[in-house]
Amino acid sequence: MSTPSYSFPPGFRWGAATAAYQIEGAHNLDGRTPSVWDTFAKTPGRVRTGENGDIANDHYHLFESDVALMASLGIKHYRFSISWTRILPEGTGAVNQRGLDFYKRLLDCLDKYGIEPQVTLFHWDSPQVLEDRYGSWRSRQMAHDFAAYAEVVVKALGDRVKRWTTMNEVGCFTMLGYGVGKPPQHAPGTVVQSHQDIWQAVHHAMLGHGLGVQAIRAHCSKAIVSLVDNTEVTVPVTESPADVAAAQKAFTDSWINGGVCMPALTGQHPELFLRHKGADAPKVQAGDLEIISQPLDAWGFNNYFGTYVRAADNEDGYETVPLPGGYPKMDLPWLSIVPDAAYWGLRHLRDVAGFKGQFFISENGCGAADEFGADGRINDLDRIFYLRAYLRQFHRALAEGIPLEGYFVWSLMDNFEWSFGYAKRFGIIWNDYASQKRTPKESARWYSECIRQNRVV
Ligand code: GBH
Repeated sequence: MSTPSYSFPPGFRWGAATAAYQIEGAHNLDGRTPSVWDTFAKTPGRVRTGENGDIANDHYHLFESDVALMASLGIKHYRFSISWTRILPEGTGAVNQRGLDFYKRLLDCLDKYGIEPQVTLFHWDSPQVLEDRYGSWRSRQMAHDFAAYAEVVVKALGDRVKRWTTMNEVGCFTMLGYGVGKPPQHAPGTVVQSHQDIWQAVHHAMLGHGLGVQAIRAHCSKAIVSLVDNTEVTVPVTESPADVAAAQKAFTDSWINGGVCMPALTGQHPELFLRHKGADAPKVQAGDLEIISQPLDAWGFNNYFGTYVRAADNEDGYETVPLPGGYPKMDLPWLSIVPDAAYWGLRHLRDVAGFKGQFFISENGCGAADEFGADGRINDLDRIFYLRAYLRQFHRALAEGIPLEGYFVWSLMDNFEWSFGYAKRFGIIWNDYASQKRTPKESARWYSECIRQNRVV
């Protein structure tokens, strides 16, 4: 009998992902102090629904049943993040043992169920106290304070955790956290003078990543270290050599790639990026790019959508092609369905950015207009359609020899979707926020079967 279609290799890591502020709640318990997201969400007009993460999914108290539910679906890998202000309530300095203890309990519970952790040190919830003290990522000091925080966590949990990620999506908490002229849509939500200020914040975050990598390696010798990035994916409209070349060029020119994955993986800002940014480009000190680009074991690729590109007879040699009005979308304004981005993202990261290590998909998923059907079930066939299409493209990359070793669906359960509040649901498990009752959706049943058969079903 031939191998069934879309089979993954033995040991492929099937997982689910979450982030601290989006699920934990317990915002002021056991010594935790506000993060920039606590402050931002409580500032009127910032989150569309006026909601915040004070309680969220109350995962801080319900983690045992959440882990048991995850295990019952066959999920073997769990990506979650650590809340900086649980560990260091003052942002720096004194360590809060009760904060570390929560993550020890969670890790022991995962271990009991045979689920391997993939830990992100920073998923956007930086200490408010550091925003007040020096403007958080606008200051170079933040990079050093992040590394000191990383050291504390890795020293305490390094015996329980092997797979470490420094940060989630540098482009988001910087480019969306600071705005020129008008308030931006993510925390800290600060208005700054110029785009240079924002690119400088990106650079400080990248430096923090590099210093964080060093801190992890210094205190966890077996560590598999990664950066998680929502790399912008340029998808060639056709696979003609000219369109592929255009997509490759556009990949390095994208604002986020030029500032994040290219310096991290090549040790340089692309020439085209520097030319286009001009005076707004970050100011880089001697030695910074070496720190930022030190070798990584793994690269976490977050993928939701992509940008279509084709060859053009202009100075840049490419043009982006806007989506027509009727282009298929999921339940968020930004979430167009571009499954080919899953494949092309990995291709570009290998061929253009030159990454030679292991890839894992650190997030892929979608918000859907879920509802309970007359049968009492959540028949999220649109989410299954979306996930299946993307997974087939990830499989294509693997079939063409790209070392993809794992996949984390975003998200394990519905949660606080940042500036959209709880209105948008990304989970394969439904959460009822009034009762905190979790109900697996039809997509969870489907995902569980993928894991069981180790292929896209
Ligand atoms: C990820 O970001 C995050 O890591 C995760 O925490 C989040 O829950 C998940 O995706 C789903 O959103 O409002 O139209 O201007 C993905 C990157 C950044 C894409 C914010 C959408 C808002 C665009 N996202 N962006 S818009």
